[in-house]
Amino acid sequence: MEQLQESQEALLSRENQIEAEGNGIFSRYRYPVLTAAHVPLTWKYDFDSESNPYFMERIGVNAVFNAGAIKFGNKYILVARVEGADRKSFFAVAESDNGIDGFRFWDKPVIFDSLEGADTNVYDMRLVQHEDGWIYGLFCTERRDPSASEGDQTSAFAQCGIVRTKDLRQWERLADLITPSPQQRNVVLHPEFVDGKYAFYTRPQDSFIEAGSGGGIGFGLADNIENAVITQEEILYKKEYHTVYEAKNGQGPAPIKTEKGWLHLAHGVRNTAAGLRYVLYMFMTDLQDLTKVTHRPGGYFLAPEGEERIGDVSNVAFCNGWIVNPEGKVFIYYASSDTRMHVATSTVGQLVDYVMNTPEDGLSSAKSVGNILGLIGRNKAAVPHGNSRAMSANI
Ligand code: M1P
Repeated sequence: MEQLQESQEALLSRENQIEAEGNGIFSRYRYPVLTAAHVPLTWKYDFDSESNPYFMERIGVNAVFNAGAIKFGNKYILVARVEGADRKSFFAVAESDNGIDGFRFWDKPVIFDSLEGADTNVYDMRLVQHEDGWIYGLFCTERRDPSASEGDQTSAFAQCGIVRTKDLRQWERLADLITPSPQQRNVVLHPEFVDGKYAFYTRPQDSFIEAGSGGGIGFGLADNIENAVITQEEILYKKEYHTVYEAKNGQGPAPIKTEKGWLHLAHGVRNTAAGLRYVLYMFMTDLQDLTKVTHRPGGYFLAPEGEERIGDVSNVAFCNGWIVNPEGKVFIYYASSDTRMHVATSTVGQLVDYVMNTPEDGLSSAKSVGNILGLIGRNKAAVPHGNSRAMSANI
């Protein structure tokens, strides 16, 4: 027991290191911020030598990923998806003083009421401090498809569950969101009222895996949150052929409000010979009209790299939590391959610049080459600060 505690303490107190090489848009860090090995030993071991004479692990934890995030007081909080060896996911709060290392789980997982017949599995919570004063957690609640035949034990049915809290310890379960779509995943609450209503980013889908005719990231309004019903869902960011989000996409965390517009982080999925590939991309919407996309930088913002590419569901980057601190530093908490949590840091200024000045996807190879030629042309004309002679010589 002491050996286990010692080696876990070494992991929990390990300092993270910023990676020197980057693209100038964000920085990665050397170590994941949360893994299955961060889970408290008391959740896994029976420390009683009489009931556990071989000192064996009793309850296995498979992975820790897809965490919602929020700054609460002076703590950086993640509400992670913890997946047991039995495949069931649940939520658990971990906190850190600086947002890049030292994350420690609280003593117990999050507890809230189940709804009748729902919740075989729950996952991917998006946390939002809403202007109504509550912190909301929207998550996916999954159960067996009630219309599946007896022989089909794999078809699932997904909807959006809603909980709220003031202190991250007591959670009140509200009714599941009702929308016109057969299934929902990746639903996110907007932090502000829109015309006095609660505003939601949705991801309508025909079936559990396929977004199908769902079209893309949707948007809808509900009169109240206790029994939230969206009657009209419009697509604000659609899937598109030969992009990084051609198969499906989904809103990440709630958007960040900036002077230029709402900054969005989303995931895009495409199919490959090696299976689905999930990457993160960004866009911006209008401050007044939330359904108007004003900027669409082409391509991915962050894709799984190196060891991030390997895990239970390989080739996946997924993000449902980010935090902006008072200095404008942005902490992007992303999971790799449905296995572990990482952080990348940037600033609001850099992300706004990225979103506004990265060329759009022109939707053809020729347009992509055109973007590069435009950049080369502008670089020829540019007088670089401080190093003009060296630069002109290179050109
Ligand atoms: O396995 C990758 C991701 O697949 C789902 O996301 P989406 O609904 O966009 O396909 C989710 O199950 C998510 O948790 C998972 O990380």
